[in-house]
Amino acid sequence: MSFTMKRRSVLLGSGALMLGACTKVGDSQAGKRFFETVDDWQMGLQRALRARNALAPEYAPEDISPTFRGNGSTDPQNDGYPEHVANGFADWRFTVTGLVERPLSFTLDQIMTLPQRTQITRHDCVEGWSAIGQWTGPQLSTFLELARVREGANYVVFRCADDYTRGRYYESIDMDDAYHPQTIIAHRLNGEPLPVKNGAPLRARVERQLGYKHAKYLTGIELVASLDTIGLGKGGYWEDYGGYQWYAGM
Ligand SMILES: Nc1nc2c(c(=O)[nH]1)N[C@H]1C(S)=C(S)[C@@H](COP(=O)(O)O)O[C@H]1N2
Ligand SMILES: [Mo]
Repeated sequence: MSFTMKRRSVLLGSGALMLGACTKVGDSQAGKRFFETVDDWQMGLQRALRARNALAPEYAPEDISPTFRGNGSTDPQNDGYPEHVANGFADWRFTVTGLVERPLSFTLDQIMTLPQRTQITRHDCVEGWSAIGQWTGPQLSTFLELARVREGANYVVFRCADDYTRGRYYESIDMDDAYHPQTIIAHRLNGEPLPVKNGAPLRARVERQLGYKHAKYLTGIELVASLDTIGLGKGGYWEDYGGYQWYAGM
């Protein structure tokens, strides 16, 4: 396991101990509330331990992994995605909708004209692998400023093009992570256009959180007040179907 994963276990230590003492707790409603409380508590603790705008570690070019594996969806076959691959994503659109004053729709060319950020970071998947890659794209905050976020927006929902095994993939983050300088809409990996297996043509990088938060095959973002009515209401595909925590901070 990676350094970060170990650190995460240390942070979770006292929660894990309590778990050992009452193994059945997960089955009951009270158990569910208990886990949600641990989730909130962990989020509060991690945010207290580091400044609101603390950056995830960035690495040197020589640290870049020779291959960046693909995980989850790696070659979507639904809803015209293969046709987009075939024509080089010329008709791809990235939309900004929901609680904004100006809903927007971008072509990839327009996205290239926005200010860009490049960062070399480490991706940690809960399945127990990590990879270091260099990502380039506009900061998510640039889109939020252009669309002018309305009062009452509490989350950014990432909308994806791929149907995974149980349904459409999606993810969400709060406004703290949405405005974080390292949260970008990446279109390049290691200086090349994003490969299909890694989410072409656009994927989110949310560098202070685990791999499943980094939504691939982005068709847009939606600003919402609440996550309750999206998917099964837990804020993401793996939160809905896999019991993963919504806040996956490291
Ligand atoms: N749209 C979409 N985004 C996704 C997934 C997916 O299946 N579909 N898998 C997630 C998981 S679990 C991980 S670890 C990373 C994998 O990114 P990679 O394929 O570039 O390694 O993407 C995340 N984002
Ligand atoms: Mo993952």
